Amino acid sequence: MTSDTTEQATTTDGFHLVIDSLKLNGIDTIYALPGIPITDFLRMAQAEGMKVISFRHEQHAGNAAAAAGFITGRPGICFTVSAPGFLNGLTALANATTNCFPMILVSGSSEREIVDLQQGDYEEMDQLAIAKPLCKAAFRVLHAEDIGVGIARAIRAAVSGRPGGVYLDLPAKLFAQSISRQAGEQSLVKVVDPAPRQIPAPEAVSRAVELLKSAKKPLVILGKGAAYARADEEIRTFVERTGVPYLPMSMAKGLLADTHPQCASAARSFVLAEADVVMLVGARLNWLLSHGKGKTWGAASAKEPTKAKFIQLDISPTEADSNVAVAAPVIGDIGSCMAALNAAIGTGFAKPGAEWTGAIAERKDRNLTKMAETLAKNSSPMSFQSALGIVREKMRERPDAYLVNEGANTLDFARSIVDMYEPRKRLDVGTWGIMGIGMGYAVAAAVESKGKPVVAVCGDSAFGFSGMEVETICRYNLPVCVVVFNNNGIYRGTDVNPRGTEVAPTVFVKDAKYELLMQAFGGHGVRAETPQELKAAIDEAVASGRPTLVNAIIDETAGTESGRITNLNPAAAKKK
Ligand code: ADP
Ligand code: TPW
Ligand code: MG
Repeated sequence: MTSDTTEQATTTDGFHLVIDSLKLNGIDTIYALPGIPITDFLRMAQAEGMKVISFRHEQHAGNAAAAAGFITGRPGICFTVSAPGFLNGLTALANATTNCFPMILVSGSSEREIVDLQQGDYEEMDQLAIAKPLCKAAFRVLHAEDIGVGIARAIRAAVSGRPGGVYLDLPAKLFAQSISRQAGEQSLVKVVDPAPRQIPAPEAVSRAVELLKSAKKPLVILGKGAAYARADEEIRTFVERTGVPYLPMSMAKGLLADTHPQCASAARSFVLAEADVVMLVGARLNWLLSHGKGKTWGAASAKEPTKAKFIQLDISPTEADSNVAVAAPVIGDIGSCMAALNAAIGTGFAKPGAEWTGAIAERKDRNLTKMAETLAKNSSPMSFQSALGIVREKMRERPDAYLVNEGANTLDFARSIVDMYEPRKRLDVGTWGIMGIGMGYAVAAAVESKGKPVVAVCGDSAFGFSGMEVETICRYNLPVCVVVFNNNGIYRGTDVNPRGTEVAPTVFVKDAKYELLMQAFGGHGVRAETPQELKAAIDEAVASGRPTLVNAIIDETAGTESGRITNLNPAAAKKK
């Protein structure tokens, strides 16, 4: 043995301790973008058998990690370089935290001594301080023997309680630090029970059951926390035993199939305005639910709270009363809360009366018949509805496929038109309504599901935020079919600048050939002007598993400003 190899046999280094810690905790995939100081780390991780998915921009690597967290329930891992790479990843970290998705953003950083004295290091930035307010927890490791603990703390912080984003700062020097192999092995930490069950208090459960029993018009609202909790069977049992109608929030669609007889999505405005007891399951009463106030909830004015009483199942004890009073908070993980509720209601629960369920059924029928007529219209250029009718059919045929969805009108129409049948298969713009999650989420869905088909339905504007990642999709040959809803712009393609100089801020180059982007990297690019052409293209893409981009030509006059949230524009408030 040469002295070099002897040293290798008896020592380990920061690079390998990071890899070993991740592997020991069952983490086998890294989403990343290389550069100093993490290039060698990524090479070594790959050499040690980890899957390393390398992106073209850190935001998309970060979004992929966040989606991986939601899909698997384990923290998704993203590695970035210092300062600019870190900042590019930060949006994804903050978005993951906002959405309650577990992810860890690991960023290499410059030399502490130089950063702290502001002496101008390569990519100098005090990253830990910047990350802290934007995530659930932030840690820095300075010594190789602390890597095991650092990663254990990051994992626990990401997945326990309310999940979220965690920042882990690894200065460049750490990677090259050597310690004895034995000390290294002893320093690793295998996290036991990273997301422990949290059992609700029995009195909270009985309070909730009593309130539910008193209801004439009960409603369950399932949120993405319920989808994340993987309590699918407990939730189904509860819903079916109680007979209470339910509304899924967008990323909870498919937790029970959208075609379930108790699904009230097609009578959404009716049930929200009418319900007297509402049980929130892993859903916050934020803007997406009009803060529990106003006309949506049957109240007379915008600021007036609903008369409905709330039961709220959530792991975060501070969530109740965030917007309106919650009469029966049930704090715990949704699996444990649902199991306790199921035990408490037994099998003899009196189902809601026909007056309530019948009124819902009637409205559902009416709205679904109307929708079927619009979907069947065969227009060219396509309407949002005629194009989405095709996507709807595909998801019915392939309930195992993932649907990624972003845009304004493209999002709003797809959310109500495209039924989901399986839990955690719909990934969208989430709590912020953020654009740019498309390709990152699509990559994660394909990678984490080990090759299930992914259909990414993106507005042309939304797609632009992450469009370069089609190269990543082609490079890893992922079964992703991107459908760009091309209406020549943000919301519509018809805005004009009244001064007639340069174009209006919301419009793009007319008739852009998005399909050529995919062709540039060896994928399949198709233009679809009719529902038939769109169907043929999606069918082929899903059957072949080949990276595909369909440029779906949508009527540029069809969309509305901001989709269904026009009222949030300041000018709309001024008119009120
Ligand atoms: P949606 O946007 O679908 O309405 P939100 O993201 O607003 O959903 O709400 C998700 C809620 O779910 C958060 O308040 C979060 O604390 C909660 N949550 C997440 N995971 C769990 C879990 N395992 N058990 C209980 N609550 C959870
Ligand atoms: C990170 C603001 C909301 S929706 C949207 C923007 C720019 C694009 C809508 O156009 P698109 O959809 O995608 O073509 P369609 O079908 O209505 O034409 N920056 C970020 N996030 C958000 N939400 C915006 C800007 C926005
Ligand atoms: Mg558009």
